[in-house]
Amino acid sequence: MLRTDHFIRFERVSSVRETHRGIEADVHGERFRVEVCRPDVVRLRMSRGGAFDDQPTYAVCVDPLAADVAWLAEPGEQVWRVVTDELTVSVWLDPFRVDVHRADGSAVLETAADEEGRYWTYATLNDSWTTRRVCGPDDAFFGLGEKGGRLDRRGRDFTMWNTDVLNEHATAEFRAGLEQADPRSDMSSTEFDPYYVNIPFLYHQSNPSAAMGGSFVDNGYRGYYELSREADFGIAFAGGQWTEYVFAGPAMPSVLGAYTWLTGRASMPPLWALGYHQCRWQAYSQDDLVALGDRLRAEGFPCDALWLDIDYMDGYRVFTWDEKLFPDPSAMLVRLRDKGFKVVTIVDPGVKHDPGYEVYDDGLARDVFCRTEGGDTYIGQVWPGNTAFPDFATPEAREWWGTLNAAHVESGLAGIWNDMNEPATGEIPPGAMRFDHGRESHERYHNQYALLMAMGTHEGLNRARPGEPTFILSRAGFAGIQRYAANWMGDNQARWDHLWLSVPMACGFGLSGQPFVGADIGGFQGNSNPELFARWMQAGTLTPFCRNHSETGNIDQYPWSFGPEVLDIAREAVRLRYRLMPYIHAAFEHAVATGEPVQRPLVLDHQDDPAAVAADDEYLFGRDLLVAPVYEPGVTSRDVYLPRGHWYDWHSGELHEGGQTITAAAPLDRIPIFARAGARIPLWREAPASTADADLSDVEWREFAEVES
Ligand code: MIG
Repeated sequence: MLRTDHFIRFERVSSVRETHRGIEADVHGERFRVEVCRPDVVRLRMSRGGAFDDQPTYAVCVDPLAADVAWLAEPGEQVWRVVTDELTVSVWLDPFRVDVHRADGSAVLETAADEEGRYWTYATLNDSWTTRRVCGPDDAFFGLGEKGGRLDRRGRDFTMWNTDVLNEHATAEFRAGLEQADPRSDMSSTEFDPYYVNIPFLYHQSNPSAAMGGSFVDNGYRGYYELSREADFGIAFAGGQWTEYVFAGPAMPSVLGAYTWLTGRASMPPLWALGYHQCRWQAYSQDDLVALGDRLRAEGFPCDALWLDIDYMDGYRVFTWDEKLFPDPSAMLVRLRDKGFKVVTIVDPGVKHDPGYEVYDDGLARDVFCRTEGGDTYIGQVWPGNTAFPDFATPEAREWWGTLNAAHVESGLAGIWNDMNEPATGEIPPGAMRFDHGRESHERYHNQYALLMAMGTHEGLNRARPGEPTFILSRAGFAGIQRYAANWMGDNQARWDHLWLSVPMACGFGLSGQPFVGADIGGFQGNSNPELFARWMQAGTLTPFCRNHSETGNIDQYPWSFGPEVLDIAREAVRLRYRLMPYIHAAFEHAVATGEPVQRPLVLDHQDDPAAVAADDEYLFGRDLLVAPVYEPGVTSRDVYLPRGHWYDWHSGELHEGGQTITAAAPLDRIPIFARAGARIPLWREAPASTADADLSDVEWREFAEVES
């Protein structure tokens, strides 16, 4: 964590005035503002050098002060207040202290003091800053994006710095910058931190009241959330300003709704993207890929998309094809299209440093690569060796990249897969990579790199195919990534604990505004095994993004690679997903409309039920199906907590009362699933080979009768 011992605390307000949107206080030569965005959303911000950073990141996509909101300022000798229908912000003058309460008096945010009674409202040193808030012994925390470990973040500290978790250089360099060693520094821990995507959006649940408040700090610099402390918690950033949005809640969905109002919601993905995806890091030829498609069809295995990893390129040069392996990509794509397959290719940001290679030459000529402080083109290390990096902080670079992507998909590709966009720079540290023609620091843009890359790609694909939904899969990301891309959870391992890890991780992602997520089914690194693969297929087919992927050099991990019994189990699992497609589609429509996740942790609908709040080995898929995967080898049953209401066993039809833990049968060919009493689930009558010719409106309904309680 960031050491804050020498930080200079702001302890006295010298004057306060009303503004057109709230109040402004003079404090230690800086200006502190409280601004009303909505009745349930206020913004707190502190100037630096007297000036406000009006666009700290690209996360916020609305004008937060555009709406007409009723509010009033209450001046006072000791404290000034800003009051809306839902929130009251109190600013004490001496000592300087900020609290936010709901209209009923309950706390959303209370500044913490140390033993001497000195408040940690705001303290700063050399561009770093921190603040500390009060929390109770039973309080819980959620959010922060893609994080390992349990869904409730309480009891741990987190760093916000997009990291390629398998790159020892990235993690070693990162660790070296820390003043305290972190035990979670290797992937053998399910609490490894940080991952590829970091989202500074935190829910704070006050207990026993169970009320949920939220905070989004609009800052892309390296950040720290210190949630391991007893009576308070800390938020710190290594640079940038304190720009924070505070959300009233107290219902978790309303916090999420407000956060996604601010940072945007996913748009509706193309239907095929909701199907099963077959991927593998493997040097396929075009004939191999067609043969793979044929095999899937011959096995009666539904599938919508085949993926090409880095080996399809000519020497890892982006936007090229290896002509030996792919003499005629367009013809291959037509053959696959006729069988109902889409194709997605990987596109990394690193452009090979290779004078004579068109993309490199063009990027140099247009001055769209990142530069160092001295003006050199920044060079990092990725698959092609030395590479330049597009300066996505500039609109010219985003447009250039979008146009390259548009031309790349012209041949008939359906989507783009963005990897290494943390950005990962191999053995060469990223710090010298600066933005906006060398003018802006790496630290300001590092966490935003993938967001800006996806923005450029999305806009390019939109220009190429106006009106068609785009599909981009991204590894890294920041607040707002949901507007442009889905996320997969990167390089997981073929281990049982990583199967579990994928559940709270996906749920935490969903609570952080990103509904379109999935883990590599079967596990990416290391060899999978028959039982693990079967269990992972059963669970992975009931997650938003459903892709089997594994590393080069592993044993095969195709549906048929583990023998006929596992193939049957995997086929049943994928067929269930395809039968559920109208339901899954509706769950995405709900996500698009509300910002709520498709893979829903129980806490979202049951924040006042402590057993549901704690449950992170099961989840709701859509709003009506409860899924309880099996995470252990050799077991044939598991405990499942059923929240309030009544639940039908999907397989047997047996009715259970909620509010209790039951033991569910889980022989190898069955994943426990329960349907909410009162649900009507639309299904396709049969699982099609792909979504290509299927009709979303031609459904049958499975009804689960409401039970009077
Ligand atoms: O350094 O493109 O997470 O999905 O197969 C490894 C090769 C680079 C990392 C991605 C993984 C992908 C692999 N990539």
